[in-house]
Amino acid sequence: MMLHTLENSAIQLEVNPGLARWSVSSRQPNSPSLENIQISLRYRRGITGIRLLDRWSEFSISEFETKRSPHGPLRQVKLVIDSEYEKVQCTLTFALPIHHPLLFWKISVKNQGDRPIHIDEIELLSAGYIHRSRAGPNGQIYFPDGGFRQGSQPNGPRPRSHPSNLAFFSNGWQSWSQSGSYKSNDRYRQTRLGFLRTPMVKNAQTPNSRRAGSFASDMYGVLGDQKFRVGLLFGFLSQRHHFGSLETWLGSSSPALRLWANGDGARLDPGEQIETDWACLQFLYLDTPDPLAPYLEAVTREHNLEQAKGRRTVSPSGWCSWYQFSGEDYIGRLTADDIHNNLEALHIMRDQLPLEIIQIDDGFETQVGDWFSFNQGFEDGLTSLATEIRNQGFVPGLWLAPFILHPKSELAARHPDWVLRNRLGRPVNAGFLWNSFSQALDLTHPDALTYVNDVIHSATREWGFPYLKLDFLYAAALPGRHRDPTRTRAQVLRSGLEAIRAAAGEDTFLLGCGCPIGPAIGIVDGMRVGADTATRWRPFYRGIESFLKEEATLPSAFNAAHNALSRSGLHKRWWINDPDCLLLRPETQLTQTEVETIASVIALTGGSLMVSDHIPNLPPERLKIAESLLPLIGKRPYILDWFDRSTPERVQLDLDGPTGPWHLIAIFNWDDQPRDLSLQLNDFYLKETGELYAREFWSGVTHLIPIESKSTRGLILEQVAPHGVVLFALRPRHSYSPQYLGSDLHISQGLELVDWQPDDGSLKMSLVRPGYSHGRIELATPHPIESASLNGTSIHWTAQTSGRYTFDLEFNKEAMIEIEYQ
Ligand code: 9PG
Repeated sequence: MMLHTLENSAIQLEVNPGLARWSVSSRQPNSPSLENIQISLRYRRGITGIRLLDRWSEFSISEFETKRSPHGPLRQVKLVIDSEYEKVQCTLTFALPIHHPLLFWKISVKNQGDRPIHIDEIELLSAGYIHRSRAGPNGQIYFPDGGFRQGSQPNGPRPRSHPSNLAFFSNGWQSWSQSGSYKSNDRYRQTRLGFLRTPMVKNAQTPNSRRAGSFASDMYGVLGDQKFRVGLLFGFLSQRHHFGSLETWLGSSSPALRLWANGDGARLDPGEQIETDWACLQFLYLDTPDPLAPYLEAVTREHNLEQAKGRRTVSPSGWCSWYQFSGEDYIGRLTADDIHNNLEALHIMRDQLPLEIIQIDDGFETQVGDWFSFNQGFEDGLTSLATEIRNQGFVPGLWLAPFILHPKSELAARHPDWVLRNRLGRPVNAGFLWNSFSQALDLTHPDALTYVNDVIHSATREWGFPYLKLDFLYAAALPGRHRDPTRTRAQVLRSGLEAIRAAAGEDTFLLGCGCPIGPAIGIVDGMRVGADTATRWRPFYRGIESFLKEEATLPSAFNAAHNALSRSGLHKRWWINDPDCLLLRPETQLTQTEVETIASVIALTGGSLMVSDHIPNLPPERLKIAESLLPLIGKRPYILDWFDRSTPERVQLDLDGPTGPWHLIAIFNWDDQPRDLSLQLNDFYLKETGELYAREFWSGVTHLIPIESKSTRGLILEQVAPHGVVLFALRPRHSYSPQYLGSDLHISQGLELVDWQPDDGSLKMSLVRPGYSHGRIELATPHPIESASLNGTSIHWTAQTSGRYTFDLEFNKEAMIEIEYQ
């Protein structure tokens, strides 16, 4: 029997061409393994359905090393597999990057016959039974039992982890689709709104099982053992060619999993070839701070994002019109005056609230699709508005939905052939929107693509918008009868996005929204990563609440926060994450606590900050919330329980400043009831062993966490409000020197501090804020304070317990503080 093995420092691959199977194991202890994995190809010729690659009867095999790739040198095995009867040649290529703990593989298919074929599915991995249809031995995924080997013989049954420990992290197809972890007895989240909603948020070829233990995912997914803390990531490095899907079944003693590229029935003509994107496999330990980093960063490299010029990496901030001037809470239809009024207000308070972008979000166009005809209220067009925004020193931003159409749009009436249609010739349903079934453009129609180009060119080059929010982009990836039937849905969407980037130029900021995740990587600068926010915690539509409350993709503050956390690992790797807007005004159905929670999620996950209120009406205490988020921290945090809970509860962000490193720790209560939360130091990645100060940002309460036995070290936070958060700055205590403990000036409780000069009898420090500031700082000093001054004027302080002092400060931009000890 001829076995081919290949390995790098992390992974060992064994290919058995005689059996048409392959196996992978990790070189780290206590890791899962995959044995006798199968691949397959399903296609149609005429009305005959054909399945290949169950056996590799004729093949040639070669091993070689590729010196240069985005991932450095690769060790590769390539099998060219012919079939006796079918004139279809498949090439299966494995690659092990020498410097990364990953396995890549892909399949290419060449039509060597004289008739076209239609590719349905290229299966890159199958282990265990999900569908009972398959005959013959099937591969298996073994999970270790954490070292418990008693009673297992060398050739006896393998030890397995108990199926009830298994869990699956699922990534949603597009921006609004839910991402999160499932336990083995959970049910996969899906909409109850059926065809009104499914086409928008679910990949047409990703299954939707209702059986407990049966889950699916798009682009990547993680299978793991919650007890023994090991896992496997399966995914794709890109979706340039295909939407890649996964499904898993955790209901039997060993998990089943499939990973495949959706062929979409695209036609492969004689002599033509199609290749999957690279599939990727990674072994991981769940209790490491950033377990998915190898995969997520391989995707970054695959798109050359590290080298990409012109892509910005600093999170934007701004104002957006949508959540104030639309939906249930709208205060009259949006007009240019509303934009003026907010522009004016933001201009006046620019110092305190230094936002960059003023974004017009919907409402200006007469109909979705008719981007050159403007509503009443925008008679002067958008050019003068953009000029005005620019003249006031802001960046003009515009919302467009270039791939979707309202059925009553003039565009649909004038160009029926640009509309994507099904086999019956009826427009494909792009989701129930704007009280009708919306329609999609067929971007393989050259004239439709030209129209999209014209819209983008006009918006950026003529009207003057260097920031575009591009919405409902999934419409370009719906199944239908495309004018060019040789292209997959992923290819159609990606080429549409590439055309937009070419028309907009490299200097335009493109924000994807309602956009399938994979095909946009490397093209958009920013990406909405969750559902729309709303003026309520749970989804609500025209008085209907209880039927909708579990709808994970409908607008709601909770839904937006959920995905901002579960997808935070993508931030600053694939793009800048957009967690959607912060609604500050007291007139919403959100409590003060809920607003603080959303603000905490936005600040700690590092993405963009957009506010969406009528600014002139905002009370100062609500404005202060947004002020305290600026400048944006911008960093990606650790989400500690991303695999263990559907909605993560624990977040850690490590920061550094003139007084040394500190940690921001957030703990959320997602329950609808008050609940005791506990801060257990062991739950976080902390090196400190001594006493710690923990200052709560929203309440200003400071705790001193004593040294006790390490395992029980922590705090109990009693009766945290429903949907509330406790957000700490955690710092080791130094009893011998003065310490900065935090403030209410900035949510980081420390980035406002730019200079810190302790001396024997005194302390000098400087704070910097964008504008006029009014707030409290807290210090601990080793000696009692004798005097204190702010910018040369003496100030008061309040002594707290055990050497802590608070100072109430008012200053403009800079505060020089000098303290003398007794
Ligand atoms: C503008 C809005 C905002 C928002 C986008 C997007 O299913 N729906 O009915 C539905 C309506 C609006 C919507 C998403 C879904 O919102 O996410 O930020 O730009 O369009 O129309």
